[in-house]
Amino acid sequence: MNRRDFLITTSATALVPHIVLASAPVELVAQPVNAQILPEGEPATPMLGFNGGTPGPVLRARQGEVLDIRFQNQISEGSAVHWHGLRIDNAMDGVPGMTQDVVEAGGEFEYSFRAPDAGTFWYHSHSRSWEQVAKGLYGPLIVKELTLPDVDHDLIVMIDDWRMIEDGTLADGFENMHDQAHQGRLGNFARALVEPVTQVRRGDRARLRLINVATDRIFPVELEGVEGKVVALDGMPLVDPQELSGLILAPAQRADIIADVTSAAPISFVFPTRDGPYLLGEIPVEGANTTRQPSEISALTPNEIATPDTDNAVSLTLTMEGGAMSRRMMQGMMGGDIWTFNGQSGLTNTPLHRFERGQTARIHLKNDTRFPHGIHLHGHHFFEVEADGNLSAFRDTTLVDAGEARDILCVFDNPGRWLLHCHMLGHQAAGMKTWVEVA
Ligand SMILES: [Cu+2]
Repeated sequence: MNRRDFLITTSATALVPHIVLASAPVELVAQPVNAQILPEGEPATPMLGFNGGTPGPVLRARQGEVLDIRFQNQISEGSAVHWHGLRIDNAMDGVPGMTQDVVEAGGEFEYSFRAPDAGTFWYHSHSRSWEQVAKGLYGPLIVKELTLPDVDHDLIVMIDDWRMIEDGTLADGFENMHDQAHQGRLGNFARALVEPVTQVRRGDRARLRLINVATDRIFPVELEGVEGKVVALDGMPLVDPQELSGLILAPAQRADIIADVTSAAPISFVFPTRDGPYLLGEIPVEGANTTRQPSEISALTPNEIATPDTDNAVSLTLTMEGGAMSRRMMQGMMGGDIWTFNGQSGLTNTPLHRFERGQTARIHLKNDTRFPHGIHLHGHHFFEVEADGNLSAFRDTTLVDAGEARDILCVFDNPGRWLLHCHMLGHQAAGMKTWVEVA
């Protein structure tokens, strides 16, 4: 990426959140909105959003609570809402053609589900997602632990990029085949959207909930002005909190950070690029907290996780092929079907595999392409298996670099039909998807 591609660098602009109380029926209305993506003074951008804005309202629940959400589609085409990372009933998963009918323009759909896990999640359109998410149909979904960690601030930081034209509109061409065959639709302007905050002081301890909501861009993120640990990935607490350095968020991935404000300078979210650091956003720091005692950053309360049966695990391989510079492209076998899993582009009538409920599978994700892919499984989390066989993070989306491979271990204990796809949404659009069934 060339730094010149970015129109303007800017500090974080507070977005206006619409706080919705949990346990009450929530109206979530998809509709055209105007959003101030470019800095104040620049033109607003016609986009799509929920309840008047993009990102949509922060949905909050306590762990175990039921969310009742009446989705109303007031955009000019079909849509549906996927609750990313929530291990909920299949019928509520929000995938048109698989778990529900598309919600036509003017229609509505009642979502109702219990939030089983505490953590940082998000919701987004799963209908023509490469376009509807790029246009702004997403928002945060936060499930609070029953025992909250001791922090002075709990902040959502959504990281996105947009492909902007100078007049403030989004560039067209959401199905551009060149983009789809490469890294997807990368923006020329990126920003960290931070909730409005009460005054952050030096010496405060903050929980930062980072969510990469970009359709296709992988964000390495460096934080300045704080010292702390990553305590959760994709909503799931880490047994051993990790160092902050080297944090990388693929599209749809989340990281919860607990960190102490160590400087009077703003907390900065920096995207290191080949051409130097790019400032995504800042949180101002004012004053000092002189009463907080230094303490270790400890692990969050774990969510309930089924123990994988490694001895009897089913072994599967998912080979990613296609894209620019692949044999498939050179042979001209494209149409819109640029990417494949195991030689198959797009969904078939039969699933990749049918699991008995509770069965453990070890899936070898093999990336035989020139591009990284972020593979997302619906309805479940899975362990990333390290090279030495140890299980590491328990995630819903895993990044597999070009030419690399990774095993994941998953207990398929949630019945239904579940998508397994690349969350680079341009790749998904061009065929990089399959599904599994749990009986
Ligand atoms: Cu991909």
